[in-house]
Amino acid sequence: MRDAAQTLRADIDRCLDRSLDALLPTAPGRLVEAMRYSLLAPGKRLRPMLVVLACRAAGGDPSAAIHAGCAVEMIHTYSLIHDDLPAMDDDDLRRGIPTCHRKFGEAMGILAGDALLTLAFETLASSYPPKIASVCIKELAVGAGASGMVGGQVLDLAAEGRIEGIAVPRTLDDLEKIHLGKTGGLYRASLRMGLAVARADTENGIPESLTIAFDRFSRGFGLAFQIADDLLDVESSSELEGKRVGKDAARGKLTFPGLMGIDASRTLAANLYREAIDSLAGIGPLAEPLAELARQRIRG
Ligand code: GRG
Repeated sequence: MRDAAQTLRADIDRCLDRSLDALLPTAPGRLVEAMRYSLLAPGKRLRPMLVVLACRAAGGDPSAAIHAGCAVEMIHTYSLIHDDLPAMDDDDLRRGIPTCHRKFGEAMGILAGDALLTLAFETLASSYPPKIASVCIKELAVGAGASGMVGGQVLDLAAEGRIEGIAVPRTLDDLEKIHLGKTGGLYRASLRMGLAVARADTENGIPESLTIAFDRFSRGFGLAFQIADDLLDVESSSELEGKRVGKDAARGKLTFPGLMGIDASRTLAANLYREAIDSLAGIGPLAEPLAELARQRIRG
């Protein structure tokens, strides 16, 4: 029997598929093919699940949050496509299949990423009433932009000595800052969009207490997720991960295991997941599926 997470993932994929179909009458078919190739490749759909579960935790209708979930998955996929390009990480494998630019060529890789980035905002603008749409658009733009994911990526490249004019990040505090932007930006936006879908259009608006709890959750969850990803790069295989591993050490990248060792990194990740779960304590049973998602990550 299918579990709830599998059903939710299938609902998300159906919604992503439909968003791409809607482009077909007006967009070049080959562009939509490249977008579909990467967007529907077998990823975990973790960010859309967080949007939906956050909406539920905030007392909203989870099915209403699927479009916001699709929007963050579009941004996430664009970031993966661009991160794999020769000018960034220059990778051949992603989600178990050749990277977008390997399959469709570099120019199409850049453009498929660009088109997914813009489709995310079109999806939000056309799926929600103005109040909800405007909050979601702002949260996603902040999370994905210069103060979030793109800013974090710049600092990450600076740590590899690949960006001029920025002091090279070296410390644990620097690393935390990189990942609060690069990975954490989209997690924070996911939780805040789920909250907006549930509450932005209600009489009392978005309660500050839930914003604080969800920000704490996404901080802990995002950092723990990144530490776990650093550990996979050291400990796992390409076959299992569907992407190149072992590349961080080869590049002299700033990572948690590199700075504090494998055992301390593992302990820190588990503690951060626990902090994320604790931040939901005051919300009650509606937040249980969100807490369970973090618990599953501790179990691995
Ligand atoms: C190039 C604009 C631009 C940004 C790049 C987020 C990012 C910045 C690059 C993506 C590559 C990367 C290693 C990001 C760190 C976060 C991470 C581990 C992403 C992979 O997320 P998963 O594991 O992937 O959720 P799936 O495929 O399951 O969706």
